[in-house]
Amino acid sequence: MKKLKNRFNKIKEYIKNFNYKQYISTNRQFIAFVLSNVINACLLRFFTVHNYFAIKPLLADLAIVLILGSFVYLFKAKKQFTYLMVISILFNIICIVNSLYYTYYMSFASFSLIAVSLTVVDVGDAVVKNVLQVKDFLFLWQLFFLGFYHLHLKRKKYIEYAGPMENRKKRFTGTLVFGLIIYAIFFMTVTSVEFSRLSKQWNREFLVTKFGIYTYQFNDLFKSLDAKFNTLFGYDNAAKEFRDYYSENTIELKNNEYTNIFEGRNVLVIHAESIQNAAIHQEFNGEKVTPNLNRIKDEGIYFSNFYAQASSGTSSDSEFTFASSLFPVTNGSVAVSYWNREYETLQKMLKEKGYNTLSFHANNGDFWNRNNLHKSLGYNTFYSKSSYTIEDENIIGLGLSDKEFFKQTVPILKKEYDENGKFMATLIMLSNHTPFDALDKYGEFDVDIKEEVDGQTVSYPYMEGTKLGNYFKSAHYADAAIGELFEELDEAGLLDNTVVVIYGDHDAKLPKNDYVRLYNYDKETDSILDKEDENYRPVDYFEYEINRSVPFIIWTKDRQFNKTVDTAMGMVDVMPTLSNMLGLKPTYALGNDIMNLDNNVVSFPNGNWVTNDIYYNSQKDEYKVINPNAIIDSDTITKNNEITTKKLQISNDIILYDLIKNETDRLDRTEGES
Ligand code: GP9
Ligand code: MN
Repeated sequence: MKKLKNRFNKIKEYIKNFNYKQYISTNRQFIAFVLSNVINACLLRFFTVHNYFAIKPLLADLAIVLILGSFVYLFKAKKQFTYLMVISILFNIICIVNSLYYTYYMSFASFSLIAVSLTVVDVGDAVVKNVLQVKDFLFLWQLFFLGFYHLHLKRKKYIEYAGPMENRKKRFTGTLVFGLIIYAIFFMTVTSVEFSRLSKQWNREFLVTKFGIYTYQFNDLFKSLDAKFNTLFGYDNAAKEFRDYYSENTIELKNNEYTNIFEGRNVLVIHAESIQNAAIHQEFNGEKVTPNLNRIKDEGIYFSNFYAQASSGTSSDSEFTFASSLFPVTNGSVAVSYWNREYETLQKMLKEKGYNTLSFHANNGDFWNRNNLHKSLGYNTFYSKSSYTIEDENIIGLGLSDKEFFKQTVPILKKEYDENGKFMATLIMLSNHTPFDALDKYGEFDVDIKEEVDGQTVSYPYMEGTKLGNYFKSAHYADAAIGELFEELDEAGLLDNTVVVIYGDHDAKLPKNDYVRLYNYDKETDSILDKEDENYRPVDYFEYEINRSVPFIIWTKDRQFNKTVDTAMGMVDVMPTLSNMLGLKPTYALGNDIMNLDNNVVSFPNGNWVTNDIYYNSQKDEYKVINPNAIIDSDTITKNNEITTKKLQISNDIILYDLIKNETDRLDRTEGES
């Protein structure tokens, strides 16, 4: 502690006695380098995300320029200009490429997308005409400026700070530390959401807005290299494991009463953002939170014990797992880093059967790299933000409201159906997205407790003002949108020959304490029951995790299934289950046709798993019994742990090493040779 204090005092002393005038007069070239590159970074934000003078990205840009620039002091005076020029050229390339890229893609360049970006070169003429603009080259002023300034200083016989190596090292350290301190100050202002988005890289516009262009680009470089390094070694071993696994575990394609029941029908998938079963089961003052979903689930097949199995790729992980029956990748997300692999997907299998495959999402098509991911999953066409009319009054949270999204989607779908025949279409909802604070847009839904006392209505606040309460209001809105969608589809005649599939894409990450309030509210005292109270219901780790379950529903207009399937099920089981119903035969699905099973192991990307009987926490090696009649022995735990580890590993290897493609190619080659 004392040491730290001494050091702090020393720094304070140093700053106090620092001779700024002398510093400026001996570092003119360096200062010009720093300022001009920071101005370029602001210019780029001005041309793209328009937040050119925000303090946070400015600090981050400044820190990066200082840190990279500091190394100039390790060079002798003659070489210093060359170094500053090289770094400036690098920064210029970053700015110019991103400026061009933004005009074309409305997003920022990524090393992981270099191959796709280069396809722009094929349409060279169009690029010259439509993409290249004078503004993209304005950044070059910086290089001319630095060059001329250098000549000017040279003419004046000005010598940039050089001196003996010992002194230069000191200046290098001083500048580097200064850069790092600025970066540290910047990072202190970064919120947890911003941090998480930096690591996931799914919304690149957001990253440049908050972190500046240089931090974005270097972070992107490291992430892209990480994905490349991951696959440099270990191919042979992974391929062997893959072959062994599939020779022993061919997916069981048993016929059952659901086999082929939907063959040839349209498939309409609703990706219901953050809808949890908790919303489906909840009501306030006799009003259901999700009356439409409740009706749809009662008429269709409701899988009541269903989990999304998403990881850090959230929405995109669910889209991927739904399509491929593989698990999310352990590191990063398939959407951002491993979209360019060959996967066996529901969409591709349906396409082979003559389906027109379509996806719809009224948000930026670049989010979660869907522009590329959706092609890779096998969609013919992706209708994104640019296909929709977005008026300010129709915006909720991240973008176009679900009601308006559906309203505009149905005519497009109808046209596609009339022109191209049967379809498989996925509609990705958006409004019910955290932070659930667009309360003025959701419409009336009270989450208080109302009671009639002596002919008067008395209200107790209950969940009003809590995040969970707001979530219920938002979910109520999303449910109403689904209700309207069904009406619009029906009017357009699109329900008659269609099977509708609805899934909640992941849980809403709601605070545990809000559930405690939901279960333990005492209206008399307007507070939470005491933990000692006999009616107190605790919410432990397991209960919270089990509560993250989401709905999965299969519905058709003509058939009243009125069926609930209680078997534990995960998103990986969707593709094999639907495949059987649609007459498809997948080979690499890691999930099961749930209609063939009474019990099932639902593995999570973090190694946890759940069955009908227990939920297992792999980090703590602890479990909670769900079914009191079940016999749980250590063999069950060991066996289910093995299943989980194996499936996660095979899935990860398929993704990393592109095993479906590479091993099928290899088989084709061997067959060709024999
Ligand atoms: C982004 C939207 C939300 O377009 O799908 O994604 P999420 O944050 O849920 O992963
Ligand atoms: Mn989502």
